[in-house]
Amino acid sequence: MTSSTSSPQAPVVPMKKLLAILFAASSFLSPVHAADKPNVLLILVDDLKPALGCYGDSAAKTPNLDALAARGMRFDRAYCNQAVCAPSRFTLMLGSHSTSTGLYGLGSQLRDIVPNAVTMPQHFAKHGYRTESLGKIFHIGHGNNGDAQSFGVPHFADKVIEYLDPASTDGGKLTREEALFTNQELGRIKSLPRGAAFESPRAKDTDYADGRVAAETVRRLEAAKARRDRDGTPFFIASGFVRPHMPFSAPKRYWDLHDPAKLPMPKFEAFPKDSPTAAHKHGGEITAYKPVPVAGKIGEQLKRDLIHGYYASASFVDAQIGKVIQALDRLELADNTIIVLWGDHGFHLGDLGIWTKHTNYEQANRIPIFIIAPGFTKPGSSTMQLAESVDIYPTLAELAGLPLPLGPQSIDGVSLAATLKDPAARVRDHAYHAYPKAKLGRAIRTARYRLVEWRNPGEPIATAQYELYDYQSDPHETRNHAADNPQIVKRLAATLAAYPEPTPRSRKRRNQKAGVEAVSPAITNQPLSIVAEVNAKKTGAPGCCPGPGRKSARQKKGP
Ligand SMILES: [Ca+2]
Repeated sequence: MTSSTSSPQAPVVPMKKLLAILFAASSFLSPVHAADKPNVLLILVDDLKPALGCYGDSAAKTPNLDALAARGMRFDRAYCNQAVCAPSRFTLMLGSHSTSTGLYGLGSQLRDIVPNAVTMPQHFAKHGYRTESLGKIFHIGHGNNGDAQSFGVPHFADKVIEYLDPASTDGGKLTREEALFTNQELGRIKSLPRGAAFESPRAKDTDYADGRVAAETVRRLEAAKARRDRDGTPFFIASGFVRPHMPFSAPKRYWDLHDPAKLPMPKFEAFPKDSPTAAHKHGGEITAYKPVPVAGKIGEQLKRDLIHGYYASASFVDAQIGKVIQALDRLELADNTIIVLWGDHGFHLGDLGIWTKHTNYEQANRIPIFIIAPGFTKPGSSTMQLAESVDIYPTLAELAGLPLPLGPQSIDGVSLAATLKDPAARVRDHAYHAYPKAKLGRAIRTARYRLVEWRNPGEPIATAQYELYDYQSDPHETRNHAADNPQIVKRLAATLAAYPEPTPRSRKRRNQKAGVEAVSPAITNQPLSIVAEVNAKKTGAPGCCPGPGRKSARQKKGP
């Protein structure tokens, strides 16, 4: 698919005035020439929770992200719609909840399930944008190969799981997570060795994927600037960074920014009292890495090392994003470019005794979102209004003066433009998210409470199990308050009941004989071949969430 480069003869408006003109228009829906549209830079960060200086985390060393947030509006109560890489990215790109589409799994195939979906970049391409993607945008791995239809030029792919130190990989062997994230050996993952949970070599930034993706994003911005000056074509560039996703592989100097003795350690390390076992998470992704014990407790020193790795990785990705923003300024694109920063979900760092994500709890679901719309957002602003990943698609459409998205997929997001204008303006009174375990957990997060209902689609409401958390009286979710507060449960359950009955988890399996091949560009002069050997039936590695073709025993419990 190629995006058009329309309106070469459109009148050229001085850049600094473009957004002001757009936003001053009484209706954002009025037709605007492509040459008059703002650019979009969408920055995706894998597994980034709001452990950032700008969110008040005193342990974080994230000066570039703090400065970026200060350019526009920081959302202090933003939530992902499902705390897993692949589905979360689908919710962002489709504007649809996973419970609307059925895209719940790492291996869920977008075009198998919603063949004619119009993704956010496709919507922008239809309106004259050149759309590009770099790094981790759609999830690649676990049988997925991204979505070539979404972007106008071939995706710039790079690694997610990456090691430089041979000791991290038993001397250079293919490790489990490397295989999963490059669609190799999917039928025999458990026979592969575990890779290291972290490494801290003396290395250049560009020795790792995030450094290369930043450098390539800068090159793309330079080309986009020249193109815009030449023919007025606006750009939509999605740039995806992979740290602080595990493994915490980052150059040593980013580790050295942090004193491990001063990092925040988990305070409450048990499942919430009186919570249903359906909600609990044992082991999972963290156990795919050595030296994490496959079963049993993680020792205090290892906990501290893992937390150190998370903060070091966040500092590393912060520096890479800083280079991109610096280039945007140097190219004088900042006045005419809307920037969104989005973390795909949160992260447990030992709180509740849980590591990584894949839960319906606060730490796995709260995300950072910044939106910088020059001439529209006020620098240094923040809001306590609730926001969801699905809101970004309609928000960006409105800010760019495009028609609001209409699907064909369910558009579950609402535009946050009113909140961007006025931090007190409420566009939603709750955020919604879901996570499927043995049962499907759907959650309502209000300013004060979270209700989680555990029930599979089609099962009677009477069989549902509930969790209620009160973040005013119990911010660390130490206890399930549902039994003590039947009226609050009833009220929030009624809010949940107003949503359509969720789409069941798909039992559709890919053709197991099908091989899918994606050709990636040469990366630092080394070709990176990503080959899918889709054999979902046999796939069964730690680090994955339930999804089509996996956890079939669990799926049998569903209708
Ligand atoms: Ca992720």
